[in-house]
Amino acid sequence: MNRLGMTAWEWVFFLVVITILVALWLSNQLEGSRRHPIGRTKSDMRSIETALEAYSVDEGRFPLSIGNPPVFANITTPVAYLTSYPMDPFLQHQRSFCYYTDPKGMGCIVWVSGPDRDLDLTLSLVEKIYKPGMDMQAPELINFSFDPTNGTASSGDIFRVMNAEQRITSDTLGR
Ligand SMILES: [Ca+2]
Repeated sequence: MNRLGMTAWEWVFFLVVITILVALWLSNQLEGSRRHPIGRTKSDMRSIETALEAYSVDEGRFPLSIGNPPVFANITTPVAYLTSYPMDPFLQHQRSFCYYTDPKGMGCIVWVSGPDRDLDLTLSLVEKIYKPGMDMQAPELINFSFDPTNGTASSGDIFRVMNAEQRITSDTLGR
């Protein structure tokens, strides 16, 4: 017994409980910080979808995609459908959302790296597998999709596909 009236074993038990509580708290903090970019991605995806729909109504097609990784062309000027390029929230804003459209601009796909901070959908891959009208369940795409039911452990990318004629939109976050 010491001055606090606790035996050595009670102290050990007390320290183990405190250690477990601290570990749980740190784990929750880490999970929370990883989830925050997912909310940001959802919000930015909605803004991008609205901008792309407005562009397709005006121009009869989706804007061109340029670069590697591919990004939007002609979406901020001359008409500001977007005032600035949304940045990938998982990459500390070092790179814009990726965007690809078929040559005729009939459909498009928009994506970010996801919690693994690695682009699974590269330009060469998207050029090979993407076709206008395909949805998120397309076998060519599903293997590269972030799975929200797998928490932040899923390595896929978060993406959304759109189709100008059918107005089909869907994304990997279940909207
Ligand atoms: Ca990824």
